Amino acid sequence: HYRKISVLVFLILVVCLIVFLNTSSTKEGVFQSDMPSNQLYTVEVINEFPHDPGAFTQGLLYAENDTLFESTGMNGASSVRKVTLQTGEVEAIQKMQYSDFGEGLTLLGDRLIQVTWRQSTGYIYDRHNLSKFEKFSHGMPDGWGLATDGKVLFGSDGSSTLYQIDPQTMKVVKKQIVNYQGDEVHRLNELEYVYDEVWANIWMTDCIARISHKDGSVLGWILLHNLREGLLHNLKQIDVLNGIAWDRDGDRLFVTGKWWPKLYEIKLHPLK
Ligand code: DDQ
Ligand code: CA
Repeated sequence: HYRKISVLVFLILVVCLIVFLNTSSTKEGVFQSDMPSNQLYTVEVINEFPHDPGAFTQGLLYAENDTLFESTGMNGASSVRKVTLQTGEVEAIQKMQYSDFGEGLTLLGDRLIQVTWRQSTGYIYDRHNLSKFEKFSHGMPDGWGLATDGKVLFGSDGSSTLYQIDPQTMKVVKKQIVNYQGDEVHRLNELEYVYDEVWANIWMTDCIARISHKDGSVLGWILLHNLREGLLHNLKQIDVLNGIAWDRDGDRLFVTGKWWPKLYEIKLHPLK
C-alpha cells in the first residue's frame, strides 16, 4: 500500500516538473530562440502603433490592459502621461513646469517615479490620477533612465554607470560600470528591466544593450537601425531611438523614439 502511494507521489512530482519546465521558458515570446546563444540580435516588427510625434520620449513602460506610461522631455513640453497602446491616444496627462525636463520613468506599486534632466531630483505620481506628486532627491549626478525589478530602482545618468537606488530612501546603494568585453559602454539612456536583465538605449545610437545587473557586463546587443527606415518618409524631424517597454505577462516588447510618430512591437532574431 505504501509503495503504491510513494509511486503515485513520485509520478505527481515528475508531472509537476515537466509542467514547470515547459511554462518557465517564457523567453521564446520575444526572443524566438534561446537567449544566450548569440550576442547580436536584429528586430522584426510585429505591430506598429501610432505615437504622439510631439512626445520627446524619455521614459516608457507597459502597465497592463494595453496601457503604457510615458515621460516626455523638453522645457515646456515635459509630462507624464497614460497612453493607450493601440491608438496612441493620451488618456491622462500631468504637465510639468517649464523648468523641469522629464526623463526616466518607472512604476513601483502605485507609485510612478520619474527623474529629471540636469538635476538630482525627481517626482512621484499616483498612477491612478497622475496627481498628488511629491519631489525627491536621488544620489545620481543627473537623471536619464529609470527601471525596476520590483525591489530596487535601476538608474542611468548618461555615463557608463548603472545605479541601483533603494526606493524607500532614494539613496544609491550600488554602482556598476557597464562594459562590453572589458570596454566601457557610455551614454546609457532609457532603461527597462527585461528577463532579469537591464536593457538600455545607448544615446544617439540605434542599439540597445542587454546589461547584467550582477556585474554590469553587456550580455548582448539589439540592433534596431531598420526601424528608422520606416520613418524616413516622414517630413517632420525625428530624434533618437529611446523608450523600451516590456509587457511581462504577455511577453511583448515595445520600442519608440523621441518625436517618433510610431511605436513598434518587436521580436528578436539572432544576427546570421
Ligand atoms: N537626454 O535625453 C539625452 C538626457 C537629454 C537630451 C536633450 C536633448 C535636447 C536638448 C535641448 C536643450 C533644451 C534645454
Ligand atoms: Ca522603460
